[in-house]
Amino acid sequence: MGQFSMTISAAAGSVLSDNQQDEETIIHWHGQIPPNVQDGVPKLPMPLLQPGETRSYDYAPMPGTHWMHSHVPVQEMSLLAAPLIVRRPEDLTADRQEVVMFLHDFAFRPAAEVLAEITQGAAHHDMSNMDAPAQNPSGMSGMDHSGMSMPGMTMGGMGAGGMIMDLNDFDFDAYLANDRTLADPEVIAVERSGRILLRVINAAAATSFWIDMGGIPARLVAVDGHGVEPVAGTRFGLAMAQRLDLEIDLPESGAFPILALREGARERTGIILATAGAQVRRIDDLAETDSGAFDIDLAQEGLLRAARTEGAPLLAPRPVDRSHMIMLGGAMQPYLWTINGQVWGNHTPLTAKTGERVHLSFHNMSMMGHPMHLHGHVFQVVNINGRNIDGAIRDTIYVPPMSMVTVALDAGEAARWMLHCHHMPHLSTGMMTELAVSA
Ligand SMILES: [Cu+2]
Repeated sequence: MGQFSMTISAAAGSVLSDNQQDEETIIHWHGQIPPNVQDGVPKLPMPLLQPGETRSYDYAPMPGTHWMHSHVPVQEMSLLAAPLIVRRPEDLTADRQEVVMFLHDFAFRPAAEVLAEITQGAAHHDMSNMDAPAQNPSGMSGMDHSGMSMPGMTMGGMGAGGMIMDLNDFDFDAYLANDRTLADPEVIAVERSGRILLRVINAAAATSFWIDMGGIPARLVAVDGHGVEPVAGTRFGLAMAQRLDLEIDLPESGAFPILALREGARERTGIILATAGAQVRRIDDLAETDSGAFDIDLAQEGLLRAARTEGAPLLAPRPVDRSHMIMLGGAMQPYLWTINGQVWGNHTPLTAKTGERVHLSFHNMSMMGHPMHLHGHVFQVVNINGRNIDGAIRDTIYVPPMSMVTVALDAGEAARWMLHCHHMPHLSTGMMTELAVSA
């Protein structure tokens, strides 16, 4: 930690990126739609920022809970990332307290070493357990599967058709919420009976989390910075790069832990909301039970409906001009993840023309889930496993094993826009292609 530093100054919609590291970097504004030249992908089209170089950005900001991170995988894994919150006018007047929860997975070793261990297959993976179900996706399993978990590898969750999926392919040293563990969590002072807007950002390299409200009822009001019709609940999940906005009405007084549970495992992290004088008790960073797989059956995604509020970036119904089928594939041994059977560099670009309505159908034929992120656009989830829905507006869609999700978008600026898995070890082995938009 503290290996990198970054200065971001935001004023009247302009941002300055100032590289104070001793190595090259570039910052991607995740969730924003800047002109392509400001998108922040190495050499697409701009070169990396040299040490000491300053570059300014002046795009119109997209409201909501977003984030910014290096688009160099080992740097993102080394925590070179930060929240990027753009408030709507109503956020400034709302009678509620905003709390940000920024999640990471963390290793003491250099990220390049971690990446090498994962991609060279040294992160132990025992295929002999593939035929034993670890637990059900609800997280309520009473099965003891202690004999099934391998160091560096968690087996968990039944996929469609009863197949076993792979959840976590590396055991990190720590899981962080606002850069801290539960040994010394951030304690945030809140009002008695106060209303909270909790902005959760999953900046982890390779971990999906469940957010556990500790029994306090919450309303999910936005995903990836875009409003959804409120969904009530006490536990919501998010994959790498996704965001959740949760509205919470606190009970009168007390200390209220908001925990982030590593999917399919016992590790957890979190923050504590506490009213004045409340006793804050220590919470162990290992839960008694396994948290279960995240959204393996897309039950959570299937509940989400785009909010029809003024100013929301809606996609009006219209005929589809172009459809692309996108096959997500790969395996642990050798550790290689592909889009349409290809890796970045040997990829065949997906094409579209500016203004066309485009459908992208992601078919995941592999045994790991993939959070797929498209640059320069927002999209709407319109079909889940063959069922049409008026789903959420997003920039990152989680596609679990043996599932199909279709998203709709209107092709934007004529440029090369990255489309990739946001699991950093997957991305680093080449799980990236591009949407090549022409005028
Ligand atoms: Cu992936």
